[in-house]
Amino acid sequence: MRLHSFATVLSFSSLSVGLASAANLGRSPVLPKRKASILIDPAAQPDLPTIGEAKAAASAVNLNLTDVQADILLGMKKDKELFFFFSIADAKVFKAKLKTVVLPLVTSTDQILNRTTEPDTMLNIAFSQTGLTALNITDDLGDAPFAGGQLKDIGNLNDPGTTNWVPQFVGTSIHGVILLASGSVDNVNTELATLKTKLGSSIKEVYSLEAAARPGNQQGHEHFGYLDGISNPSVEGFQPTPFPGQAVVPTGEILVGESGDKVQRPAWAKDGSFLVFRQLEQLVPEFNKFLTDNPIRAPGLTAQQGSDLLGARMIGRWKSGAPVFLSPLHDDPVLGGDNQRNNNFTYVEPGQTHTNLTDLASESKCPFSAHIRKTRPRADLGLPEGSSNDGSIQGSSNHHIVRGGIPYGPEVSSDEATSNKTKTERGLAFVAYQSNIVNGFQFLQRRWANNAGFVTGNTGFDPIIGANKGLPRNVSALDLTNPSRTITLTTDFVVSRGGEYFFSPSLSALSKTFSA
Ligand code: N7H
Repeated sequence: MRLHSFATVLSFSSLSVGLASAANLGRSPVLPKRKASILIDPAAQPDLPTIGEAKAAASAVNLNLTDVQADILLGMKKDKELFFFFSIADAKVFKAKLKTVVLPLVTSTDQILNRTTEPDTMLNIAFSQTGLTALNITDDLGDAPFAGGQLKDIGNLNDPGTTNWVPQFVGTSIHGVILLASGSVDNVNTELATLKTKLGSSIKEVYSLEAAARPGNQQGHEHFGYLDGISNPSVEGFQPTPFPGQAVVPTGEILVGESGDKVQRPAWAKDGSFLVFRQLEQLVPEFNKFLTDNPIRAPGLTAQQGSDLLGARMIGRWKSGAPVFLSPLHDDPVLGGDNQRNNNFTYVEPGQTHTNLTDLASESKCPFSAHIRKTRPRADLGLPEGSSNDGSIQGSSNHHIVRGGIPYGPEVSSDEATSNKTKTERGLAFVAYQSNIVNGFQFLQRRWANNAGFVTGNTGFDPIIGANKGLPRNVSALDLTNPSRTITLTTDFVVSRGGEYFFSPSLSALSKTFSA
């Protein structure tokens, strides 16, 4: 698979000249919004904290961000990224090289937040259960899906078997993944080449996937065209002030061994996180055809507007990122681009604390089945999230993940657009971090997205990621002119190509437990 050509990134040296002259003039330098960074930073996504803010937040909960791998709390801000899946061929040599070759390159959270310490290429590393075993690390990490591997979890995820899986994900031979991210593919490839030479025959490449933020004004948007990475939780110890509407989660919901993680684990696992990787193919021409063929025929809307409305109600947001709950009939790009407003809603009107799940009117602005409502039901479980859950609804508020994925594959070609058929694979390299896979990714996929009875009665499947083992999926209330109408989807627009569960250890664990 080939990647697009990239814009040249402003070099740090040219930026520092600018800062120096501002300082000489006696003015405080105005820092651009991470212009020189290897990361993307769409205005609509929540900003990363500054290093100062993050350090203050971390010290308040006694967290050492120097010890946490960078990708865990970063979100969907990578520009070019390569996922390099490997097996360990010689554990003894690998352990030695991990310390001398890999560890010095591993990027920490504080490093990525500071433009003066940000590397040209960010590197993170994580291991599967079979990887731990290969390294003779026998402690039980206390997470059943991780211990069994993703293949064994396939029944819980409702994938239709492994027919669509990338063959290398079928089995348990992947011992680890190296994540390389930068502003240029050349940087990524150079870093990988150096690493491969130095690691020599201690590892074997099993599979790799190149990914990149989409070009031009689609930067930050996933392949269906919708802005992504808006609603990640605000993690205590990282972000001092949440953006309006962000879920605030205890550090231990994402980082193992921190406050909020209730599972007994080995001491060395502290400040690591479970990384769920899924290669999710997106059938974009087929999705677009479905929207064209099924416009919502609301009064005053053209067919095109009706199709756009259907897509927006399937996701819960318009392409700009504007939530349908706040802008129910038309996209509102100004709202979508405003990170102070675009996540500030609960699915109930101000003053109400719980959605009336038996009233069809509760879905007039946004269906219960919409992707973002399924995966974060907000007031549907009571406000603050889940706290007034009476037990009649599965789940409570401890089901948050930090999504760190990135699109892969080329733009839709004109041939694909006119034939309404995917000819080259594209999709989302889905990455989620959490301290507990059963409560995190697996819960969202299995108990919510795939569960036609969640959030209530005949809500139906999440039309984007809900899986029914390849069988048709019913979805309710997409049509706001007739909310009791059920639409049956006969195509899965998102196809699982499989993946693996990993553990991304702290830097000190990499140094002490994983190295020799
Ligand atoms: Fe989703 N999409 O384009 O439709 N997702 N997602 N996701 N997703 C979100 O709010 C998408 C997937 C979540 O806090 C947005 O940041 C696609 C999986 C969660 O309100 C968009 C794929 C899982 C949220 C997409 C995919 C989730 C979320 C809106 C696969 C978990 C935040 C942007 C190809 C099992 C909900 C935003 C909240 C948002 C899309 C996968 C979960 C546009 C295409 C597998 C928790």
